[in-house]
Amino acid sequence: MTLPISGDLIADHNDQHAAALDEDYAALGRQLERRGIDIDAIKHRVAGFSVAVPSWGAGRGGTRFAKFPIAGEPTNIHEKLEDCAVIQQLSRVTPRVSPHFPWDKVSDYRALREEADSLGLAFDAVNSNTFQDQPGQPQSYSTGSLSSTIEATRQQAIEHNIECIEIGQAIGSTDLTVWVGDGTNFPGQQDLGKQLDRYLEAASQVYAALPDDWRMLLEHKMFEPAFYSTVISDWGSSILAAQELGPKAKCLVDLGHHAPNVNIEQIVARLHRFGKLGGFHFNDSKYGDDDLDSGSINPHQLFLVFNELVEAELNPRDDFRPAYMIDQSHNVTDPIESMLSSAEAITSCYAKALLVDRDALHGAQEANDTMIAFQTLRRAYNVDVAPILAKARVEAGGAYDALVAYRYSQYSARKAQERAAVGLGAGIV
Ligand code: LRH
Ligand code: MN
Ligand code: MN
Repeated sequence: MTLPISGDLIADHNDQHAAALDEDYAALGRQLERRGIDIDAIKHRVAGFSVAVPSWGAGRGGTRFAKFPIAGEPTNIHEKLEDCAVIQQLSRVTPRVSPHFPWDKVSDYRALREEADSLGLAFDAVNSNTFQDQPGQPQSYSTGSLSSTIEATRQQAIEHNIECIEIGQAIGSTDLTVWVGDGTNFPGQQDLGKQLDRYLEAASQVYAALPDDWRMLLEHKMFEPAFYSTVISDWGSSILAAQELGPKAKCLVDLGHHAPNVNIEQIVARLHRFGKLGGFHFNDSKYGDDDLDSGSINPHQLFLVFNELVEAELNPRDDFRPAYMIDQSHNVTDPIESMLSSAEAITSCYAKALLVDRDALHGAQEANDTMIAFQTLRRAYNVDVAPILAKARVEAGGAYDALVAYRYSQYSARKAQERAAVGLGAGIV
């Protein structure tokens, strides 16, 4: 396996910080012990946690107004995999990449799987794309895709999703994530009921093509690109569609896809209650689907979401194995740095959620002791879990401080020399 960052560089960096890490880990261990928590047990759970990275997150995303490329950013799936390998090598929590088609189209998918494997990576959920027209495509998605009134367009969208399943089988995926931008921009533009009927009928044909061990993850989003109504706009539409399609259909929650101030942690609990929580797209949001870095705006919300996810882990229903993925657009930062920082933020919230004294929380809930229930969460949220994450990372071969080691490696400067420059233009969604 040829990994992009020198193993010696990581080892030297870790050696420099080994004594400090041992001291911090021991101090935190003593503090947690007083609360009856075994730090090694928490570290073990943290070491078992992982989140996928999106292939498209490796490039500068841009907005619909502009894209500001950076020197050395990847322009194809091969370069993207190399960058994702850097994130995994340093963080050790992102061993899988979620590809998007046709953005990541290649001629030989078995070779792509081997390429990923040689970089220490595997593939996660396959994402289909029926929200954009592609060169040479016979039907336009200007009338929608799975819900279009035009039969040939619906058929094209069905076939694209089935092709994604086939690609996914070649690269070792077992989930298909379907997000459609279908909807309307004007009142009266479409019959809202019939539009959903067409979506359900077309989606059921995709569902019928799923292999036995596959899942179809339905991703809802309130608006954009449709600004009056969206076919799968919220968790309600999503769960109804998933229930109608069948047991292999689950719902996927993207943190940026809700109305402002919506209680997303409650949505998590609701979807889990009905065995339909299938996956997560992590990012942060101030206004809408901003795709900002996870935990950069509202880390407390991220913690509360993980609190529900840990409750769900403890009370699994219907084969609970959520597909976790980062889904961000990096407009002003080096995407590798953003994903390293986000992976850390996400894992931190998971670790904090593991620290919640569940017996105390449930006891306070039963006793209607609101303040103690709240303080039980607050106590866990306030712990600085950095030494647990660093210890787990270093023991897995990653870097004590992933960002510092990354800067020190000069990987970005090397790629700026080696790779072709990226063109200007508007970004992706
Ligand atoms: C839609 C979305 C969805 C797409 C990705 C590029 O806003 O979140 O997951 O596949 O962005
Ligand atoms: Mn998403
Ligand atoms: Mn989105």
